[in-house]
Amino acid sequence: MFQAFYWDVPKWIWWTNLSAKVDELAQAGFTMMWLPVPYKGASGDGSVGYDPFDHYDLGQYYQRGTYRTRYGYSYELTNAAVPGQTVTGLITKLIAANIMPICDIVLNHMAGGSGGDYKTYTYPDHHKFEKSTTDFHPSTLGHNDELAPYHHNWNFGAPEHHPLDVAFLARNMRSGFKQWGSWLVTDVLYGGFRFDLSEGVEPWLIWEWMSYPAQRGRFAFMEYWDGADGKQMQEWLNLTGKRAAIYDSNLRANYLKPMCNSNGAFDMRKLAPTNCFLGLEPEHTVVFIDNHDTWREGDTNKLGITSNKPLAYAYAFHSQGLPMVFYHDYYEKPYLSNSTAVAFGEPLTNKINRLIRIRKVAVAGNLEVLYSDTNLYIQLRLGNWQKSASILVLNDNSSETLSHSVETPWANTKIVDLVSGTAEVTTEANGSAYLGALPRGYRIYAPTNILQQVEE
Ligand SMILES: [Ca+2]
Ligand SMILES: [Ca+2]
Repeated sequence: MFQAFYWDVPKWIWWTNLSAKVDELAQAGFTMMWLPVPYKGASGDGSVGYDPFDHYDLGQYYQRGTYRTRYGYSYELTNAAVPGQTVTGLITKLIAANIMPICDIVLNHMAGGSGGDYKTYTYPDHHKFEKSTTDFHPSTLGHNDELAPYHHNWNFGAPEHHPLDVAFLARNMRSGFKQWGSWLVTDVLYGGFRFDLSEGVEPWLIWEWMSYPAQRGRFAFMEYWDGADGKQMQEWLNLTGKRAAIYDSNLRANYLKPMCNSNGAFDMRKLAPTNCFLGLEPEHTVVFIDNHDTWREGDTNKLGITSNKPLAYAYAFHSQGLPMVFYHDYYEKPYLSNSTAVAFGEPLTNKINRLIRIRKVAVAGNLEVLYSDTNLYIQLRLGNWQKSASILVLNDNSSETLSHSVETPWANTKIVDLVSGTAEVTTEANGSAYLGALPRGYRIYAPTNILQQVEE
């Protein structure tokens, strides 16, 4: 999956920028694209999108001082919103290229309402899904309005532009959101969804929303920040009826980030996917390295991973979860300086493209940790009827090439690092081989004939 934006992308050109990249992203092998929030926000054409004002305004109505959103006009995104439109919109291009367009769904709150309590939303141009005071908290409909989970005090009593918490038991909201989701699928042609701030939404609402006919059975994933061991995320997954995956914030914060940033000091034994959501629910895990919330230019509180991201990407692409690639890592400078949060470094395009190729031919099936110590981590993916087995080697040592003997599934076989196309090793009759990687480096081993498939 490709996360097709970062915080504060350049204004008004983003849909056209992405449209120009669809073919090369499809060629690279991406099959899903998480797009930024497409509907009109309270802060108009500067809004990143997390202050939703009108769910049906994709940049075709003059509201909040603008037709277009931060990302462009509706006709640049979708052919559906403007009847008779002849420009090929981004979503049409994505579908033609077999990339699933994923809509960012903000349910928890809205902003920009009018009236004394800022809770009145009227849309003179279309009148769809208008809202009033009873659609927000505090509500008389019998739900706890003040306490987490689902509600956050910082959402209350806020003035214009500050988000106000949605009351999902209000009939207008409960049915209105589901019908809107249906419109996103059947008219705008989105194929999947990402739920913003899911911990602020009643889990039954997500379950119900994903069970509505147009949304049912589609791919979705949730934002859910859990710094502990993944069990809270697993509980959330179950509460939402397993209708949506979760991106693993714990794995990233406690394992991948310290591995990349600590220049060897990280204990690589921790990478065994046991104490995180990925280990508990691999089929419902999205593995991410950085995103718009962890990485922001000019914000020293959001420096993201500041060195050696390819180590984390190698782990993600060899994992049982779904790897996600961050736009800035792929197309621009992946790192932020510690003191000023200025971006630097070369784009990781080629490194990531190689990992995508490797995953497509040689990463599948069950996972087994073959060896680990404080600096070296070696895991096997067993493959399936379609894909070869492969072995990932991660070396955390900052100066030494490290290797160790492991039991491979191959006897008397020449195997090679699919990443570099070199470092050939011949396994013993019992399958054992010494496998290693360069300092702060990664290799992915498979039989030499698999290399040809990677390079096809
Ligand atoms: Ca809420
Ligand atoms: Ca180490």
